[in-house]
Amino acid sequence: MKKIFYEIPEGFKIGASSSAWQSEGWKGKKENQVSWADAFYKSAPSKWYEGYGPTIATDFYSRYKEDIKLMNSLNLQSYRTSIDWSRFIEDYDNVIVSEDALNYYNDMINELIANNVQPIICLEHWELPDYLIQKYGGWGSRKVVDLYLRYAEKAFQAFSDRVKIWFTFNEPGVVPNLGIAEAIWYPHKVNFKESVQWNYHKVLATALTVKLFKEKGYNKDGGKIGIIQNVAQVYPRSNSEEDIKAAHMAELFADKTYLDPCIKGEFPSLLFETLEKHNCLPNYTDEDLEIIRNNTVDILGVNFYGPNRAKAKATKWNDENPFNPSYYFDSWSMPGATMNHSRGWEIYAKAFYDIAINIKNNYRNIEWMIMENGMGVHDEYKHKDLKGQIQDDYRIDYISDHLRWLFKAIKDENANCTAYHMWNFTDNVSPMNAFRNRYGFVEIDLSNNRSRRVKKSGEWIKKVIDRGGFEYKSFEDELK
Ligand code: BGP
Repeated sequence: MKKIFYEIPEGFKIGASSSAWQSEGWKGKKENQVSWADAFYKSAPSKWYEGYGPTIATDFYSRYKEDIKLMNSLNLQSYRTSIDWSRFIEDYDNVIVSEDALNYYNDMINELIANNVQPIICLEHWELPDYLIQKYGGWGSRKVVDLYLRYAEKAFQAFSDRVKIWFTFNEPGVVPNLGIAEAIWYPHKVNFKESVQWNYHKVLATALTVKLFKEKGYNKDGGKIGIIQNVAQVYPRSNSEEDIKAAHMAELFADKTYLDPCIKGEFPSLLFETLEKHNCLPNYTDEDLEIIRNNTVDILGVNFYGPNRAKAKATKWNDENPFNPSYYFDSWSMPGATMNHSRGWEIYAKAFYDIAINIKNNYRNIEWMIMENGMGVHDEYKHKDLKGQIQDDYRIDYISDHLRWLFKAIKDENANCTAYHMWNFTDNVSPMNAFRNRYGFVEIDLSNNRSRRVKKSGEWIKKVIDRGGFEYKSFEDELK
């Protein structure tokens, strides 16, 4: 097989991503400081794989200095994490900042900078204080939008002198969809209309935060603000009109709900027409729509693990079921697809190229960054060599394949993608899967006091950044 050298485009950065709740642990939090994720875990710890959850997570709160040194030793150029809203604020109604949390985040950010790792901060990676869910109904309430805005301003005041890239939300639709519409996640509701209100308020909160960020001058010295979307990248099963329409509807609910208003300033009219037809329109005002129109984001974060595929519905929707977007499409698994069996997700690296084309053609070629991509592997310890290091060649292959498609899009299509962040720096907990699937460049050994050990992929990425590229099979070879 012919291998060629793929050069990292000029100015393109490589880093890693995590979130506060999936790494920090509860140390330093007061009893009332409970996030959505914490409340989810507390509601049923036994449903989380082997009982692990956010309680200790990776213990990043105590070990960030060690971890950040390691990031530096692997040459990583940026690290995206979140501020845990439920930790940073200690009185949610009066928006009072916790001194302890302020000191912790200050130190952590300073440590990143001292180690040449650029801090990138997301304001909400599902760390909405549970108090605000109990008292106001979470993102269903306009009051929570106001409280979020005040929290965001406190965060900008504290850190924007050093943090230049901000995101309002990570994967904003996931908790509304899984927690409010489908009862799979906390708070286990089945109310699609309410989930629409959650999504709508997160779009509005993004626009209001962009407005505040600019009006108060937090964008000076190159400050940028955006949103991170788990881009669904939906492919139709076939070219038939029905399959294409099904894929289009899946994309409408998954991606366009956020990408259109946040980047283009407008909800798609088809979305509002469809929601109206099903009696699920959110409460909104013309004034809100004006704010959304005038305050679009500077930058888009893209999380992507694998594509979605859709086909026309095989059976008619039963109207006795509560409405859900799958009224319009069925999911489809493509026979012969390459799969990550641990996660049940398809691996399809060319999707990076297709995402780039979509952003270029439909979203004004806005600056974007890959904020999450990676491969979660179950029982990864089985891949250890005799010296005990995880030989994750599959992960090296996964990253190489994705990066070469991305680099091709940057080179051939002028894609405006400026960075790649691997999920995650270390292994970490995720909702219910806990530590089941391992994602990091660095192993967390749960049997040995959560000790850290760099995997083969960690050593590989260090060399990639050092040499300015990597070797991988050529496209030509594949087309033969
Ligand atoms: C994304 C989330 C991350 C992370 C990742 C991997 O949706 O933004 O928080 O958890 O998915 O998913 P999982 O850990 O469930 O395999």
